[in-house]
Amino acid sequence: ARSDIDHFSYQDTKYECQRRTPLNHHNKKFTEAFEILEKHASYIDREHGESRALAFRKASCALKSYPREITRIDEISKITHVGEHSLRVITDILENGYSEEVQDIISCEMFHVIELFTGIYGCGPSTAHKWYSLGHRTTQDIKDNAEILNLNVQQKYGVEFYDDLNAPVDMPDALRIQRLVVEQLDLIQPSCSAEIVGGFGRGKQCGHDIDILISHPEEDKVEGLLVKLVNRLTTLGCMLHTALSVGKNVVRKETFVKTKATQTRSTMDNLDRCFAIMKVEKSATDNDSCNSWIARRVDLIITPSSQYAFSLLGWIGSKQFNRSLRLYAWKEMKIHLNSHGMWDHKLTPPKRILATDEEEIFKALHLDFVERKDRNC
Ligand code: DGT
Ligand code: MG
Repeated sequence: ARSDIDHFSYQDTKYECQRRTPLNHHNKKFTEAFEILEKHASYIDREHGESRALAFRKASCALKSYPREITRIDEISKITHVGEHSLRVITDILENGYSEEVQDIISCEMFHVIELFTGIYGCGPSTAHKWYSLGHRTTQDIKDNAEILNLNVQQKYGVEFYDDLNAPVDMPDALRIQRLVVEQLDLIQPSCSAEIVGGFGRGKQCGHDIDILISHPEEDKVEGLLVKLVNRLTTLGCMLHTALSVGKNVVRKETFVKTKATQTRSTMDNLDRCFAIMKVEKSATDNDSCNSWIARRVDLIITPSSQYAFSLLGWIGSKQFNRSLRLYAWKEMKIHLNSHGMWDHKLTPPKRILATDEEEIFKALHLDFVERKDRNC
């Protein structure tokens, strides 16, 4: 089986972090179908949804890595992670040009409403289901029933700025926010770095938000930085909504818990961060509305220099790349990896492994380095 696959120079690996997954690949007609099936599984199938969604995502990741367009089913029938169900979908698309299963999902009202509601900032699939079961079908319904539905603060902003927050963010927007952040950081604490991470860091030209990772060459200089930065941006009138967390605690201004490099098992890290909705000036070409600004989701994350490489790797993503990397590290190397650091659990007590850049992390994990543009799984 492996020799067929090697013939096409596809690396059939157990973990996505062991192969390259470029942004532009050859099998969009299949991966787009898988994305719908993945969403459908996680939205609708409450019992087995998670595992089914993961199966479609892993099949999709395999096709994204495949170095040419798939034209025959036997080419990929032996690829790890392309299971029976996925093969059936690919066969349908190859034979008929479409998958009936996917068509059925697309024509299902409930799917569209859940998709619409989960597009509201602060609304996950279970809230979306609740709203659907109460008979709501549009964002206007949610807005009109904000009181009865007891919307939390995120959801209120989510509905109010629904159109803005669902319009793709482009690179000029990201650069504008980065410039603003750098200007303010220079006034608070000179020599800080502020790097655009997330999808833009992997070469995407647009995304759903702007992720900015902030650090300083001196370890202690980032302490207290987030609150000062957010206060300045608030004073400038750039912040529509902010949710701050320092360490594990969601805080109001000025309450601090020092961020230590912790071996948290949760997928969330304990870095100081601010999930914000910011006002971004519109570019000269956006003259289609009376507002001179547009609301954008921005994540500001602060990391001390000793944790920088790990935070960078974690926040560049993609989510699936990180998942596979962390799983690989633990299962194959007994190394616990997160956005704060890595710890070798083959030793007792576990020993911290330091790294100053991403290359060193891959090296410690005995993995070939995967460039950021190839982490788009
Ligand atoms: P986008 O924004 O739709 O273009 O796509 P991404 O890849 O920028 O996704 P996003 O913004 O949700 O997250 C950026 C990366 O940061 C993602 O690959 C995973 C990571 N990330 C997001 N939230 C958390 C978190 O709470 N903890 C940790 N450790 N990582 C996170
Ligand atoms: Mg992002």
